[in-house]
Amino acid sequence: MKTKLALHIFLFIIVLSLCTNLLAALSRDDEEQEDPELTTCIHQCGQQRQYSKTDKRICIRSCERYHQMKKERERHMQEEEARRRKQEYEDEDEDEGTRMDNNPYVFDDEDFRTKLETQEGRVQVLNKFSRRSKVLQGIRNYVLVTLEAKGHTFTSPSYFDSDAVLFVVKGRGVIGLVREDKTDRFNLEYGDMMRVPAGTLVYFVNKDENQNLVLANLFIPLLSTPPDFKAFNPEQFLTAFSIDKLEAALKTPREKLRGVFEQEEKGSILKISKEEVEALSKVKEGFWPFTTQTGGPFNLLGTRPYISNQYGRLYQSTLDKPSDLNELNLVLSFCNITRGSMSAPSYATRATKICLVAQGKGYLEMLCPHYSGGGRKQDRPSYQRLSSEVRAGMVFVVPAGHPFLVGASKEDEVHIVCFELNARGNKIQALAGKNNVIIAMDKDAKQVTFMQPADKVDEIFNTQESFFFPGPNNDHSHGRAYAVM
Ligand SMILES: *[C@@H]1O[C@H](CO)[C@@H](O)[C@H](O)[C@H]1NC(C)=O
Ligand SMILES: [Cu+2]
Repeated sequence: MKTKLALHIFLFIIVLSLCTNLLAALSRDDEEQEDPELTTCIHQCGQQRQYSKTDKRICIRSCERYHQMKKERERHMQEEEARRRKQEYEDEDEDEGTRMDNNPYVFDDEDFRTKLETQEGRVQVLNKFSRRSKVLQGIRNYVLVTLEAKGHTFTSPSYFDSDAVLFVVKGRGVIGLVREDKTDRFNLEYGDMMRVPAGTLVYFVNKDENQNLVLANLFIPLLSTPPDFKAFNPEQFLTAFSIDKLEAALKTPREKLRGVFEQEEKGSILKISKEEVEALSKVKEGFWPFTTQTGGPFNLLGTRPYISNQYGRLYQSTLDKPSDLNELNLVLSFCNITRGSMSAPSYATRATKICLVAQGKGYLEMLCPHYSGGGRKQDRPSYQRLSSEVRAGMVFVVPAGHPFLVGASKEDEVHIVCFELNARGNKIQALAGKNNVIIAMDKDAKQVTFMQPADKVDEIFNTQESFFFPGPNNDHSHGRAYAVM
């Protein structure tokens, strides 16, 4: 009896261990699923009739090596993906900024970080647009950068991993573009705009002795680059290669190389002499009437204004002119509003504007259905009015479809340069002034919408001025940017 029980237990244990072994084997199988590609590869090695035993072994080994590499590559890609996700997650965390009491579309000094600063100038980069508002996720990879170089300076050659569009906000200078086989130099004047292709080495010269050269640059991400722009300075990064490789590449002994690369750290914006300015300022002028060379700058302020009256002017590039911006689907506009005047409330049908106040001060009002500052009524759509004082150096974004207006203070005219993204097919829809969309609404719809006879509505909306008019009389100094419920 006892032995029978012992036998039973013994059998039971054996069955149990068999089961667990089997389970373990199954799950291991699950883990290391044979890659069908590897199986086929090995199988094919065996099929080769002309192969000797050794050949077959070599063949199988190369299959395995290939498989190993593939697995490593996949693991690497997964790690990259995980890192990217983590980065995105962290970026999103950033979005939960505590600045929601401020206008998330207006950016001031504290939203810029200084990328480079020397005695001779500085480069400032605006923080990611998405940091302050989720609504700006769509333009999170665009980067606005300003360059300010003092009189008689040289900004040493750099290239970027993004396309850039620059606008000359102030000063006179020269841009040098180092192409594959030569360097093209162009004069830069106030109001010039230009595309700088990704990867092209560029340098800048400030020709004036006393006036700063100020550039507004929008960096447009290439699909292949991560969401940040990076600048590369060859004279700095070349030394980052190992010295023996550099010796070989340049066929120059290291003692000599040190002479070229290892000078005292000078920084990337350098003071240069009058003679050097003169030498660097020699540009090949085009012959009239072909004054602009291809690939050179285009003067936006030299074109006929799109809208102009005594209260303001609006200049706008088109997608065809300059032609190299067509591909970027980008238009630049420049708006000059005289003292105490303002623009009509309007909205862009498709374009999102990234605007820099180039000069003067004024105010901005924008309506935004996305922004919930609290205290919102649920029963009807609410449009938060975001009001802000704006002045030179500040940046604001107007997402597509958002009605807004800008005005100049009573003391000063205001100049605003805007990079308009997604410009193809875009229209400005004015909500007041000649040619506004309310006037354009058909009579029947007008009557039903406003519950008034159509001519009564027209009386209100049919003003004579087009787009720019005198502003209100009250004072617009709001102090800091804030949201009004
Ligand atoms: C801006 O407009 C004013 C008045 O119309 C004009 O005197 C001034 O030259 C303009 N500035 C620019 C940069 O267009
Ligand atoms: Cu909005």
